[in-house]
Amino acid sequence: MYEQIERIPADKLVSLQEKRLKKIINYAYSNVGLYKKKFKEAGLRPDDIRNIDDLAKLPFTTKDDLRNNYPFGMLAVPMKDVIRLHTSSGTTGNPIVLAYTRRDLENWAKLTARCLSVIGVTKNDVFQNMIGYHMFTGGLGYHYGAELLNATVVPAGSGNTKRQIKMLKDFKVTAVHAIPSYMFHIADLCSEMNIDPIRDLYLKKGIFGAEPWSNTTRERLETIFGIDAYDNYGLSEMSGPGVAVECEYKDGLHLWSDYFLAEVIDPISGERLEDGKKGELVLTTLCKEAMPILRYRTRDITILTNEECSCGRRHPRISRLLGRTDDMIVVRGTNIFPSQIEDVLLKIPGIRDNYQIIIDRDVMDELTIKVEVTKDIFNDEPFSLLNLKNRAENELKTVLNLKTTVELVEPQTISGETEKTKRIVDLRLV
Ligand code: DLL
Repeated sequence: MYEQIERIPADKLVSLQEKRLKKIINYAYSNVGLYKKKFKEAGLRPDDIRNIDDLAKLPFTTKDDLRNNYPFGMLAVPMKDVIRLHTSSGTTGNPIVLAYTRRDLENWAKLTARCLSVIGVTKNDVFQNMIGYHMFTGGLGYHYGAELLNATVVPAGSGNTKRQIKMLKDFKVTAVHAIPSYMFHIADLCSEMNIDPIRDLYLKKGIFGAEPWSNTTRERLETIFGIDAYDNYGLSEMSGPGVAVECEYKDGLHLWSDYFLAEVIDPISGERLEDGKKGELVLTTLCKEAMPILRYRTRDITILTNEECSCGRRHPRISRLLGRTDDMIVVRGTNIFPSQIEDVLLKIPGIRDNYQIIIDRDVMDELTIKVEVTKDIFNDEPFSLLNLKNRAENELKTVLNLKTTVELVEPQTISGETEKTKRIVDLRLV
């Protein structure tokens, strides 16, 4: 359905991007006070930005810019043209408000439809959307995309897991969308309900994202449910989900660059990095009407490549997210990313993918890692828990070069049914 735009020749894609870039630059400058001010401060006129290279002259937009303009300071259209509002999740103080015109919502649905069609969802699928509706963009974002593909949509939302499982079974659901950690909760309750996810359900594919997850988690999900599991990326500031998705090669996520212009920068110097270098993802919306955003610092760390993918789609790929610039923790002078800890933990049988890193300060910084283990291990002899704890602590020490305390907890102790897991709790900041 979206073959033509997905496989657009590289030169045509660049000229489409540049045409849209010039338009959005003028549009943002003329309609959003913040951009007029930023251009002035940088001594720039909209005509100075003619191509993707020129874009590097423009100052960045940050989360604080959006927060400081709460609630409607970033709008480029009158309120009467705004037909939906969402807000960003999980922040203290003012949230970020996201506004959409009718065309924004149509474009957003096309983008999530494109993601679903890449993972093979068609009108023959029954698609259960097991993610928060309401103010979070995950639910409604995929809802309209799946309807656009004429799939049968089950707008299940999050929570109420036993009922979700009954629907998965009774409605012969073939495709799901969820936060990855939620699927393990589904698996636990399936076993309580004597339902074998492979024998008794009909699932074939799933699209997962909104929080970091690893290839090990993918393998586990694919084995437990007998599905193909695909990663997808998005953020409220760019509308929500629908920014990038994995194809059948599962080797990076195609970023829909007819809608979003991607750059990767050095998070410290702000310099643009070349293809294949790890850095912070910066995105520019090319088509948004209600809230155009130029050079947005996502804080997400990734690698961008324009190398052609074996699938033939021409849009560049970002690697699975490698962390966030604001997630790096410094413990006793050592820089640590949660993904390093996750890599160690998930290779140990019996440990599930839910963990939380707690940093506290007594005399020195202390690092405690709370991690969920499978139910059978928890009910086992006390020494198997102790063995697991020792093994995890030793392996973490080898990789991090730092002593940690591992606390093993029962399934579902760390994350709720509906929320993204809070990976880092820094009590030094309290
Ligand atoms: O999480 C949008 C979304 C909904 C994406 C459903 C995918 C599926 P926010 O709540 O604004 O929006 O959070 C955005 O979540 O900057 C990343 O740090 C993180 N994130 C999103 N997708 C992934 C992913 C939605 N696939 C923030 N892997 C982003 C890792 C992800 N982190």
